[in-house]
Amino acid sequence: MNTTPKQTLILFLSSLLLFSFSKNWASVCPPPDVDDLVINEIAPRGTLLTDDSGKNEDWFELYNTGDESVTLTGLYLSDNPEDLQKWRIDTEFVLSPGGYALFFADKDPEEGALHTNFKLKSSGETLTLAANINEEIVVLDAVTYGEVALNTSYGRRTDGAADFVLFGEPTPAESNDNALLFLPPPTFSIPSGIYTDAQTITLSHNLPGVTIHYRDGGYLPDASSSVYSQPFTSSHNTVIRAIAVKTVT
Ligand SMILES: [Ca+2]
Ligand SMILES: [Ca+2]
Repeated sequence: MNTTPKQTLILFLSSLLLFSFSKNWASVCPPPDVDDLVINEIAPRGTLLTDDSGKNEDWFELYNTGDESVTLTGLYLSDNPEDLQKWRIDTEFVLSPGGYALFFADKDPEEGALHTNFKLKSSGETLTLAANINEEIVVLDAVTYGEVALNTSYGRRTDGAADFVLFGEPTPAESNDNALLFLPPPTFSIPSGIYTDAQTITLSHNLPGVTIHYRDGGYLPDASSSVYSQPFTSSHNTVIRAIAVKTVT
């Protein structure tokens, strides 16, 4: 009589990596109106947001920190500090006080006036906002970022603030305030490997107050994925991925 073959269970566990970031500022006495503009959030690896063509394109967000409207028309954006005039905002665009302007960095300028002629490197680079003031190209804001994970963004911790964080829940054309942070990955209780029996998996994080989200099947989790609340058992071959998020306080 044949015995039932021993079932082999293979578990692959993975999590997201956090990379170091730096920032760079440049500002040379621009007029007070455009000086109120900042690059508020950058998504250089695409997010769940799609453009009119249905693609998950890179994007960035400008924010008017002032209490007066600012005309964006004629300003320049670039991902090359050696070519500050790489792309010009040609459309009529007035940004209200406290308003957000969203641009797709998809190298699809034929798709409309809000689509730049460059993409953003997911491995990191510098995005600049510049203006022609009295025939001099003046940098209004410059943000240098490092590698960013899929469906995360890099931005000011609160709108217009000087400190930057990674967001686990990007907020295109909406406030960064209270957005979920992207944190170092959770720890799995067992390593990836081949197991002969079902395995109970515990997820943990060394920071207090975080929420762990996970998905199996190899899919990248986000803030809408299952919330980890207690150890769970996996009895099939799968790839489990987890992230930790925390609300800005
Ligand atoms: Ca596009
Ligand atoms: Ca935002």
